[in-house]
Amino acid sequence: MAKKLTESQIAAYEHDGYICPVDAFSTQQATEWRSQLESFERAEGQKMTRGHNFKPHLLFPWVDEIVHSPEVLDAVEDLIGPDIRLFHLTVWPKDAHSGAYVSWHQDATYFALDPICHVTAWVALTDAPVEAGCMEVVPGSHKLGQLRHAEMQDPENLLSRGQALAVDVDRTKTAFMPVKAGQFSLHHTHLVHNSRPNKSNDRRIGLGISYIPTHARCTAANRVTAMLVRGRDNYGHFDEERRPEANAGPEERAFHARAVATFRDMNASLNRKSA
Ligand SMILES: O=C(O)CCC(=O)C(=O)O
Repeated sequence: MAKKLTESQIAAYEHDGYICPVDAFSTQQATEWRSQLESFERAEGQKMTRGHNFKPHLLFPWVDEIVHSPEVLDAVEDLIGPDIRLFHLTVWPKDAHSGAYVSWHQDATYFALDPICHVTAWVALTDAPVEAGCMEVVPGSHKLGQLRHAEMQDPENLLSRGQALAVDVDRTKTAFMPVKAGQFSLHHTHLVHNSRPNKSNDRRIGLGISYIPTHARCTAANRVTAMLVRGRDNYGHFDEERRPEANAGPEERAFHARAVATFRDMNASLNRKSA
């Protein structure tokens, strides 16, 4: 029996490759998390955007709370089973009236996971309506398997590698995934999606949390870290991650820096392989 999602939501995920929206946290709670993120940005003099937006669950107890929350994990368990690791996490900020966007892509492109059964929970720290550049998807495209991508250099593209779909997919029928602060959406790793610039008067911020079942492994040569967030791991495909105790303390920063570097090395090795 499912823990959070309804039978029709699970059927929609299988058919369309996404579910949106799912209620999880109060607006007040999401706003409190947003202000924690923004006070860190102010203190550092650096926004958590491209180049600085990976794996904050290793830095902040408040992100650790989100990634372990039953509100999110119960839904993820309904899709991928009870033994779950957090493989990656990206903060996706778009300032009001900025040109930042995300090109059409599939998440699986640089993850090298086998089997390919990863799901992303996009947790909204602010409202993300269509006007603010919420995600836009091609329903059913998760059934197309892995498609070819090219890399493009555009500083406005929030994707770390600037990856963009290099084959034609019918984009005449897309669907938007608007969410309110405190809600989340779920999408399949092969779902073709993008997001447009934020034309609203407020910043748009979400956490893209990539969850995998513990039996999945990363096929790249480099061993990477991933956090066991629920259940058991009888496989040992990943190095365990340290849970943060203080807000960006010295130990948190050191572990975070190593884990991000390891992840980037893995990513770059995929580049070399395909070059
Ligand atoms: O936040 C966005 O606009 C894009 C997010 C995304 O591509 C993802 O979570 O996979």
